[in-house]
Amino acid sequence: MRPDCTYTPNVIADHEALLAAVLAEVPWTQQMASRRTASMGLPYNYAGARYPEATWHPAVQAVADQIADAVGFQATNCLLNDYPTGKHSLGWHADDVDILAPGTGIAIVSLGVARILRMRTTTEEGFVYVDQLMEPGSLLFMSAAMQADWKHSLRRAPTDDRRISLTFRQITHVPKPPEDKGPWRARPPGSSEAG
Ligand SMILES: O=C(O)CCC(=O)C(=O)O
Repeated sequence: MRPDCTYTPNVIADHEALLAAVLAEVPWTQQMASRRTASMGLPYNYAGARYPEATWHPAVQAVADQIADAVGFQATNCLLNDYPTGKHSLGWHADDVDILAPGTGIAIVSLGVARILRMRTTTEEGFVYVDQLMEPGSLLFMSAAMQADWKHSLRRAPTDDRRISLTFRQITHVPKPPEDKGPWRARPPGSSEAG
């Protein structure tokens, strides 16, 4: 039993220079507790975080262009994750695929120290795990279909070194920001607008 994803090492030749550039030049935010994140391209709202439309960093745009043929889509958004040490991790989750162009998926380019992306699905016998070592300069393509049956997480690791991931999506449907989701949430009678 394998998740529907494809791992390709050595895709980004100058991955060390790319890491230095995005670390120094990207406007990172601390919206997530476990790591810094940044977004470029179309707006992206996920897990309570809000990322407005933002200009592409030219080096990240170049990566999106470089991988477009291999992954089968031209990204309209890149969400970047910064894990300064092995203590910084990412819990079990599946990605939101409703926002993606049909037939596309999620492409992850890894920079910095190699870390394990652990994937897990549920069977009648219990969990089945698949580990993928995410080496610097590599590309992992995860299909949208995979997200229905598999969750993934970034494991803690015994390292003081940094990893940055670039996650590319062709977003066609911009999700509403969290606070805009509520017209159907009935307010108790007499409660104020702010509520
Ligand atoms: O950092 C990674 O490789 C995983 C990123 C991820 O799963 C996500 O942004 O949803």
